[in-house]
Amino acid sequence: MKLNMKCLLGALLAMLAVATAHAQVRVADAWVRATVAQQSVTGAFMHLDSPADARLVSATTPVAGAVELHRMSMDNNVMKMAPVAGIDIPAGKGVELKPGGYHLMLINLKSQIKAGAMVPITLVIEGPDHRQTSVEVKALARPLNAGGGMGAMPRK
Ligand SMILES: [Cu+2]
Repeated sequence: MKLNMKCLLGALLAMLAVATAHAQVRVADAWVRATVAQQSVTGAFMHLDSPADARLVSATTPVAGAVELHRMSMDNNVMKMAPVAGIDIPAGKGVELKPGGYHLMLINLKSQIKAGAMVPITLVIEGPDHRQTSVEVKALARPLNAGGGMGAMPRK
């Protein structure tokens, strides 16, 4: 029996490439704002880092019906929040999802998120080759007043 080493090596390299793509984006300090009963939306925040240019294009979580990517900004002294199609993660610089800036909006919450809970979130990241990989995140629920500023961010 003769193994086709070239073929085997190719497959191995392909597997490595996938593993590397998965390992590319690092997530730190992921947290969500805890909610009060009946509250239907909340924000999730984290720091994203990548050695190569990447882009956060969507996210899901079992605790909410939907997750939107949002950006908050000042417009004529009024804080505005709007959905964005994606959030760029510049190579080596990273991006901060934080109150008052980019964030994930968890919509149609299925139950109250109490402080101390761990909320699983799946991020879909698009690399420079347009290939999408998913990154699993565990976000800690912090008390309502954590992070200051925008409170519970009511949706309209
Ligand atoms: Cu929002």
